[in-house]
Amino acid sequence: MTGGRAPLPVVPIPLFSRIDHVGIACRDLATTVAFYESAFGLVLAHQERNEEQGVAEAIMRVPEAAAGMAYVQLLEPLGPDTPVGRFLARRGEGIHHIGYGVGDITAALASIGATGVRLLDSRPRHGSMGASIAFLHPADVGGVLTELVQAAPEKYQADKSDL
Ligand code: KFV
Ligand code: CO
Repeated sequence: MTGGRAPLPVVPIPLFSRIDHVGIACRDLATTVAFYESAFGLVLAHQERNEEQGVAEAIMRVPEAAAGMAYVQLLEPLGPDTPVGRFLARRGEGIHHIGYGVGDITAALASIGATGVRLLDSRPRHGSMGASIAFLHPADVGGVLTELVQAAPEKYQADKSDL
C-alpha cells in the first residue's frame, strides 16, 4: 500500500470508528441531488459552499446507518483550478474520496503521520456541517484520497440551515 517502505507499525486501537462519507465529484449539483433522491431515496440532509476546498456540496443521508450517520457527499467544483475541478477534467464524474469518522482527529493525524503516510493537512480544517477534516495523500493510500472526519457536536449536524 505504501510502496517499498518497511512494515508499518500496528496502531494500538482502531483509529476509524465508521465510514463517514464517500465523496462523489459531479458536474451539476442540483441534477445529481435529484438523481440520488429519485433513484435511491437518499435524503438531502445539508448543503453548503466551502470556498477553502473549492466545492459546492450536498450531503445525502444514508438512512438508518448504525454507529453514527453515513453520507454520500456530492461535490460540484467552484472552478476548474480546484481539487474537484482538476479531478473532473482528468477523470470525469465519479468517486473522489472516502471519509472515515475518527474520535480525535489530532491524535489520528499524529498516529497516521508517524507511519509515513503523507498528511495533506497537518492540522484540521473546516468541513461539512461543522466537522473538522484532514486529507491523506492518495499516493500513500493505494490511490484512494482519504479524509479523516471528526464530527461536530450533534447540535451542529444536519440542521438544514444551509439548504
Ligand atoms: N483520488 C486519487 N488520486 C487523485 C485524486 C483523487 N481524488 N485527485 C488527484 N489524484 C492524483 C492524480 O491522479 C495525480 O496522480 C496526482 O494526484 C496529482 O494530480 O500519479 P499521478 O498522476 O501523479 P493533480 O495535480 O491533478 O491533482 P491536485 O488536485 O493538484 O492534487 C491532488 C490532491 C489529492 C493533493 C488534492 O486534490 C488535494 O489536496 N485534495 C484534498 C482536498 C480536496 O480534495 N477537497 C475537496 C473535497 S472537500 C470535502 O470533502 C469536505 C469539505 N468535507 O467536509 O468532506
Ligand atoms: Co469529504
